[in-house]
Amino acid sequence: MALKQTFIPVEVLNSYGLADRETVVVPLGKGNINDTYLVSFSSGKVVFQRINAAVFPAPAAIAANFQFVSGHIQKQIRTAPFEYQCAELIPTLEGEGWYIDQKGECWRAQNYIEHAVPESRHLNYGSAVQLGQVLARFHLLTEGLDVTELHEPIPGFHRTLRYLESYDTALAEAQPADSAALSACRAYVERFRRRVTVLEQERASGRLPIRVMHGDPKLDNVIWREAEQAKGLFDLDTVGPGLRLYDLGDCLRSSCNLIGEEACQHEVTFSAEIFQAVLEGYFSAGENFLGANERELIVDAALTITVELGVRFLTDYIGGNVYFKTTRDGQNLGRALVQFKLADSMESQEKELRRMTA
Ligand code: GN1
Ligand code: MG
Repeated sequence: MALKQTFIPVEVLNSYGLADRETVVVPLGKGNINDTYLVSFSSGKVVFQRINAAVFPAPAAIAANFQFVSGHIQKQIRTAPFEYQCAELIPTLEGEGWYIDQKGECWRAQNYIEHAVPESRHLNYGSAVQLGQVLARFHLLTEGLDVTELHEPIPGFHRTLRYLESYDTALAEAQPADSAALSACRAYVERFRRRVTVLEQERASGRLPIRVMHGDPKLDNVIWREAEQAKGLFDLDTVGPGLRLYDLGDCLRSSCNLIGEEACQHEVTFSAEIFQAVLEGYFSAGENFLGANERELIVDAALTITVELGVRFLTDYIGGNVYFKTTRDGQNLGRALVQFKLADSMESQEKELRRMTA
């Protein structure tokens, strides 16, 4: 009982009809934004999340997206020729998709899906194929949804140019302490600045279809049954209208980075082998799953989303770490450098990667 009071206010559990039960509450996962807890009781398990209001200005919009997309997926799975798992939003006793506590914090609940937690960076060729497949399945299952009914989860989410503008503003307003890591990051931004506008230009020209985008299909958000069985994707917070290419790019960014986002090593390598495997899995959903126009931009998408995340971490470091949670000084700067080095590794293998997408 003591634990439950530490993490989740009783009024929140109460609004979901759980306050009178014997519950055990433990922190769950490694999210950078929201606080996530697993609540276990005699007859089940529920995941509670405190939504970070500094990041998600309209919790109602993300709860509505969650309900809309997961409801649609549940319906589609019944007749799909494959298995897929997706969490469902649990409403409050009053039927609301979220609960605002007395401090004004927004809470949301969903069912817990039993899953394996593989060692970090466990991917091999076979599991990377599974990963590509699971992303394709998410895209297949959401294909029939009317994207105009989805809300943009965060204004400007995955709009690379806006992140660059915010970076320029942050740099002009703050005077971050000089360091070798900061200079290296700033140089990388200038080096990549022009290259990463291509997707936004294509989007603006109307040549790329706007479809349902998961928004965060990173390795940590994959539901693994066993080490080599990817069964679905967690984390529908960022689902919204967008480019499928950003999802594929982000999945490649995260899975081909052999040392992870938090590593402090100097060497960061983008794995061409995992890249190939993820694409093999993704295109097993169908040869023409992406249009020719989109297919040509896969390498650009992976590079763009990697640089974009680097810029986002760097901007947050300069602005005082108000967006991504940190546990030590300089963590967001270190995270930014990892992403830029990953983009650098990608660029150095660009010819080979392009050959694989042809
Ligand atoms: C954040 O909170 P989490 O860990 O699911 C971020 C993603 C980044 C990711 C990098 C809303 O995701 O965009 O790619 O960190 N989510 C948001 O690990 O900004
Ligand atoms: Mg997320």
